Amino acid sequence: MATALRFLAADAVERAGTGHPGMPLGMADLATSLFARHLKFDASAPKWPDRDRFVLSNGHGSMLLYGLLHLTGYADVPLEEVRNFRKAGAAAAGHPEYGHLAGIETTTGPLGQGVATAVGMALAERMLSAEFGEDLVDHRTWVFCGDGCLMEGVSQEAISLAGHLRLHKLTLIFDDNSTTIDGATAVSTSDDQRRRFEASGWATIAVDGHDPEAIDLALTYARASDRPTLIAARTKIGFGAPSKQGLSAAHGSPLGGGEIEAMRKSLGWSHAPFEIPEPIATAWREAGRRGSARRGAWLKRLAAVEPARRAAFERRISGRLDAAVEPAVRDAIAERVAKPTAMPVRQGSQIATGVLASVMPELVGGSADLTSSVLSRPDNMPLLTRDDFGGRHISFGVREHGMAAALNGIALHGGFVPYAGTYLTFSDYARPAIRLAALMGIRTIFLMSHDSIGVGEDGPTHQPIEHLASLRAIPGLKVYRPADAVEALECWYDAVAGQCPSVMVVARQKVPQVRLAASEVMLSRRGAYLLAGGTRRDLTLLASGSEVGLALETRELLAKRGVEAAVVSMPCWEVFARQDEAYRTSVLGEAPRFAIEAASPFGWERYTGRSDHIFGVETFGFSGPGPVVYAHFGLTPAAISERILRLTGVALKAAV
Ligand SMILES: Cc1ncc(C[n+]2csc(CCOP(=O)(O)OP(=O)(O)O)c2C)c(N)n1
Repeated sequence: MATALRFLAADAVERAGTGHPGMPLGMADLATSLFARHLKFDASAPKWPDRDRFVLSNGHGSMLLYGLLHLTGYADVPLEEVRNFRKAGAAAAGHPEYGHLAGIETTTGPLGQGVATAVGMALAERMLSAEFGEDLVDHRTWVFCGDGCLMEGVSQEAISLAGHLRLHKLTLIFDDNSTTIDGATAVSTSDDQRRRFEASGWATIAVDGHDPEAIDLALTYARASDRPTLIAARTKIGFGAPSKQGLSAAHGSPLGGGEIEAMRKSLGWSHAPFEIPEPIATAWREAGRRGSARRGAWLKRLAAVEPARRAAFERRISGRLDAAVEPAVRDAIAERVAKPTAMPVRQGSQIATGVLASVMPELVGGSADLTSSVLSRPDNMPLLTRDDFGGRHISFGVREHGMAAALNGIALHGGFVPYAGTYLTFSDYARPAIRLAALMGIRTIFLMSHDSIGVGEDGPTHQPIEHLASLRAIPGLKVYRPADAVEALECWYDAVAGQCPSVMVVARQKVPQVRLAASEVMLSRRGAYLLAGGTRRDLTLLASGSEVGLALETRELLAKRGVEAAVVSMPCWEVFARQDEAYRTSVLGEAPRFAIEAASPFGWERYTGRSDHIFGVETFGFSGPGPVVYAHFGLTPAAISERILRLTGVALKAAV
């Protein structure tokens, strides 16, 4: 069976003329033992909620996964799919992409990311099990990874967190082949991987990765472990390719026709490319059906669950929001509008998560050791600990990257809507996972506070400048920057009601409430809206977040000089871009536009049309009281209105 898998991978890479044969050849024995004997899955029901999760963190070995899915009988992976490997538009893409094939649990390719995402999946299993019981939720998470994944820093954050939480149903199978692209790993690392994992509280075992019986024992050992387990499997990259095995030459290019023929001889495989002899094909399909009886029993148990509880479980798995969520948010908005209060936007965000948590048991929060700064935890969200997975706020520790990847894993697992926070400036530490969330189109919410030079005394290390622009540049990511508690409620609702990832950017400092009137629609859900303006519009001020209040004050000063300025609040560019043209035009207006945002001006030209119409911050900030830093950069109503009057003097005089 393993040899069939090897040839499927090697021949597909050969046919594509591109790809990575070394890892599939090296890990075929491990994959075969796992899929044929240990992994709980049913190929006919790839989304069965209680299946084991399998993550191929060393995603360059994608052909191994496609081969496994094909051989075990996943309906969406016929042989044709394998033959199309790496062709334009093929589901069997260069690296495994979530959403392409039902058996791909997460997108992998950026090394280390799969390991950290899997920690989130294993954690989600524990949380969902704590809530609904082992009868419904009792599965494992298995990860394949290579030297590359373990060299990446994010793996350390993930390993450390998993060890701390004692995620005992998590098993990492390490392709210990001492080879990367540059050659032997000895050129760049001397780590003792087992001792490294043991230091973080993992169980470890070493095994010959080409000995099926030994592998079987190791997998059995992992299943009985009371801690997460590392299986360090000694393998040869490119196993079976006579002149390339054990060498980095096998890593990332087709073996070549001659080498594959020699491999056919050395492994005793006489079949043509893509031809799987019947007994072996049958054995693989049987492996794919192995879990069907367990799934049947699970379905029976589910059917026996009391109806309300069953409906709750099914809703959670479906990802639908309960009907009570929207009214709860609307009530909270009405309450804020009735009692306008100046407060930090982060506090408005905390109000929003509290309201959501009261009607969304699926909402899980967390922070990277900044709970009381980011205000990530509302009162009604109990802490999760390794002794109580019923908690709903996760202490991720100072591990932003691991946290962001784990959030993705929680979202991918299903049953939860996860968010967690840090400072916006440290979104850089989480960026690779944010990008993957966007690529996958999953509902992960990254909460980022301390969102500008308004941070003040902590200085330029903590004052984000380019972050908003760079996050807005990520396709498929909604970047919200609410101006007050009302907008925070609307933006949070939009984030949980959507199906794509979001970054919720909130100011640390106190701001006035800008939304004082009740409104039928949640205005922030249109991305931008006219907040203030009369029938005459000499110019339009566009602003987001804490600068919306600044824009309103500027409007007043301009009015004293006879200039009528409209103020448009723009909490989310991405949402605004999706509105119909008539709406967008009506909001933006025909008058000259000016943008105010305490951040890099990069990108605002698309709305202002001119770079000198943007009031932003072009350099790093500096340490000092927030208002002083704002004033230094000309971000005061007086400075802004004066500059606007100077810039538009002629045109405005004519208008006046
Ligand atoms: C974050 C990241 N950096 C670099 C790469 C490029 N890359 C792909 S595979 C690889 C070497 C990985 O070595 P290993 O995990 O040992 O894989 P093996 O050679 O054993 O298949 C590198 C550097 C990547 N995919 N992701």
